Amino acid sequence: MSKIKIAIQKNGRLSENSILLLEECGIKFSNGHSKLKTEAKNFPIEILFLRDDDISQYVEQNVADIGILGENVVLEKNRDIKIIEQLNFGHCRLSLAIPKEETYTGIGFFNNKKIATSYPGILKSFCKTHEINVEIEEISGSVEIAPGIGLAHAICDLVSSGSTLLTNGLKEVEVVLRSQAVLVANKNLDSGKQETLDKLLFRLKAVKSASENKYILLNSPDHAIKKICSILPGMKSPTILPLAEKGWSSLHSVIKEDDFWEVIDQLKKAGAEGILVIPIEKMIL
Ligand code: PRT
Ligand code: ZN
Repeated sequence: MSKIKIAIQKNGRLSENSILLLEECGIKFSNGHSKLKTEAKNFPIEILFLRDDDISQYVEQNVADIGILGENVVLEKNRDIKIIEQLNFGHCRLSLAIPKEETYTGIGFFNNKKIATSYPGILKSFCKTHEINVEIEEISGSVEIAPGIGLAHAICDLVSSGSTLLTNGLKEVEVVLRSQAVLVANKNLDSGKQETLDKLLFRLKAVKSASENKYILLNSPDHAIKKICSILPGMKSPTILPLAEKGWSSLHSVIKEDDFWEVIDQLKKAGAEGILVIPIEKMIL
């Protein structure tokens, strides 16, 4: 197993979660803010702290073997690297937005309009797919002010809560791309590095599955067990243990985080009591 180098964002929206993810994979390293790189103490990996814009280039050129960055940046830079895994954080969308007082008539609205963006590559291919003819004004930051200062009719920018658009008098009208942080890799890793990457990936998947699922425990009257089991989409079948109180059992299972409010309502209706939902630290499938 050879040492690999991973590039993560030095300072920005993805930094904290990238570090946290590596730590959750059991990788220990010191991450003082001024550092350019650091070596893990208990895993053959070196961590490089870089600007997100540079990561795909460095992974392509073998300066780093793998990296964590937004899918939006990977697609925009269009380097010869591969996306290995979506990481479930840094969620955002690249969207088209227009002044809120304008009436939106559909994608044809943008025909012959000027759109300001930091994502000219993605926008260009979106416009080609939708057969619209636009003028793209590439700017590197503060895209949301472009319509207000008369630089463009519309913008194409990243949105998460939507509050930046709102405070700048804009409304989101089309989603161009949905994005999240991804793990990328160089296409030509040797077998020693691939072995290390596989080991890291195994851990990453265990952490990711755990964060997407919850462990659920509940008490059920025995007559309701069948109904409750049919509601619980468990890993296999739920564990059922008799309670000290006659006629009652304890059921344990795993549910998807996304499903859990809906399922909990159904469980209560079916007679479940004392429902506990507990985070899972690691989940090996
Ligand atoms: O210094 P460096 O070049 O490394 O960082 P950066 O400033 O280029 O990137 P950074 O840290 O802002 O973002 C890194 C990545 O986080 C992006 O490439 C996305 O993949 C992801 N991400 C998730 C976001 C957002 N959410 C986001 N909301 N990146 C930027 N924004 C900005 C957006 O550009 C807009 O200005 O936040 C504003 C909108 O946010 P809301 O919540 O008001 O809608
Ligand atoms: Zn950047």
